[in-house]
Amino acid sequence: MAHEVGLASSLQVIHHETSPTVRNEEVYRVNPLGKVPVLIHNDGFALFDSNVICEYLDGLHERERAIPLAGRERLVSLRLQALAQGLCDAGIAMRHETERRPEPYRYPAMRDGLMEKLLSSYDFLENEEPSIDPHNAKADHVDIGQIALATALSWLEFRRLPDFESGRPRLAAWYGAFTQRPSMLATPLTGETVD
Ligand SMILES: N[C@@H](CCC(=O)N[C@@H](CS)C(=O)NCC(=O)O)C(=O)O
Repeated sequence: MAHEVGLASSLQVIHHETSPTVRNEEVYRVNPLGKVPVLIHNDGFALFDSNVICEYLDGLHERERAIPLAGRERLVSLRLQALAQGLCDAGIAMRHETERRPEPYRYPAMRDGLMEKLLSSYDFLENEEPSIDPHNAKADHVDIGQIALATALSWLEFRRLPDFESGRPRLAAWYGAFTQRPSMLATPLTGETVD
């Protein structure tokens, strides 16, 4: 988001590993939920979560708004942002049921239910989501829904969660085009989860 609206050079990125089972004191000092991302102002004021941070950043630049201010356009953007959030939530929870939780505590029915959420969201994106068009991914301006979705999908791919591209040509073409954007090339994912 910061790259897309021209604000990346105003931010310093500090990487942190987080897990609900390993308390990261530095993160807890600024977010009582112990989660990243957190945006910390120069005066120490801390803002979370990513939806709120993006809302804040969108008020700081002079380009076209990433979060449309009104109308159906706004609802389409926010709905896609919510879907991206849901994909990450389901993906994180699924990783607990497949690799993060010690094996005796894993619950296969939960894993399957979470997988269902991912697959049904992928199908919705392929068949019903209006923003999924490779022309949109190459346009000068992209909205928060597309930014959030590309970020979520790149994380799902990075963590080897169920594939979303095979059998979904429209989504694959959009994602392939979006990942070539300078914003995505500048922000590759790194890090290992330690629980
Ligand atoms: N909805 C939140 C999700 C944040 C989130 O889940 N962050 C993960 C890493 S990507 C985290 O810090 N998890 C640590 C934990 O659950 O304790 C947002 O968009 O900021």
